[in-house]
Amino acid sequence: MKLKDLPDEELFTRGHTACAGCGAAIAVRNLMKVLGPNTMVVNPACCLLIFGATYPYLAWKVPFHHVAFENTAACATGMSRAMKVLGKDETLIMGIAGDGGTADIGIQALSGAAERNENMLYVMYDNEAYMNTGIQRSGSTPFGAWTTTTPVGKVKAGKSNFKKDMPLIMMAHNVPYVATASVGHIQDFIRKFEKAKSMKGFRYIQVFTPCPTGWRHDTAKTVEIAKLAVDTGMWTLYESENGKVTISKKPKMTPVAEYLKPQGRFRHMSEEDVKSLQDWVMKKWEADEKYAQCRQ
Ligand SMILES: Cc1ncc(C[n+]2csc(CCOP(=O)(O)OP(=O)(O)O)c2C)c(N)n1
Ligand SMILES: [Mg+2]
Repeated sequence: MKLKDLPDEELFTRGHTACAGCGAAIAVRNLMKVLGPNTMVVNPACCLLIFGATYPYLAWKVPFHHVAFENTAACATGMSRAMKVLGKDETLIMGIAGDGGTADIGIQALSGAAERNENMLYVMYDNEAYMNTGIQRSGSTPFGAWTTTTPVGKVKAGKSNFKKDMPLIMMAHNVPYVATASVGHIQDFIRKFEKAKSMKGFRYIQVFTPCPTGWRHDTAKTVEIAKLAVDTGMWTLYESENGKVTISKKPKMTPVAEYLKPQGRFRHMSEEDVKSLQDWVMKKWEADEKYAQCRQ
């Protein structure tokens, strides 16, 4: 489906309270247009919960269930099995959580559901920190980034570990579908959500969603920054369909400094730190490309 052919009807609609330029809000608005009304949503504590379901308002036009931080995939499992018993397994169960709720605190429920090949779509929107509670680092925060728990001090400046490779962890579960997507590449995003919708079993999509508030960038630059992440190799777009891995877009290998420059969270980084990140990006891309070649 082309972007212009997406239905006009909004299933994640006006009245939500996301910050200006919120990448997660762009992702959810568009993915709901692709998934359609026969969808049930399971969502733990995160920005999306707060801005999409601010009591007494609800921006969702489909059944929406708030669950505990740790157990999105476990609750989605129960709902998916219950719908099967009711003969309604055409209803898509979507678990959607942030990077903190997925890569760190929800990973045990997620891993179990993936390994059992539960019939659901799990979406991690990756804003690379625990944003809702005031910008704390997560396993998905990139190297060098300032957060309130990786402060800029004399000894250490920003996060000293590299980003956890969640899509690779999910591919290791041998599930039917794993994809990375970005709000900077909406056509590719639509295609991946359409594909996930058409499949059965466990499907995982990780969407790159810049956060102007936590990343300290201009609210008008969300899409531009998402595109720069792909161009520099900071975010690789690919998909794994029944074990076959395809790179969706080759990075231009624009110097990573171009991606860092517009974001205040990287402002303090030394030349040496930028070089460490650049080296990591080169190695990551090499590994992603080789992995795709091996998984043909
Ligand atoms: C068990 C538990 N621990 C901590 C919290 C507090 N908490 C609520 S949302 C949140 C951050 C969520 O981060 P993430 O999953 O990345 O989503 P984001 O806010 O970035 O959208 C935290 C720590 C909680 N609700 N439950
Ligand atoms: Mg987050």
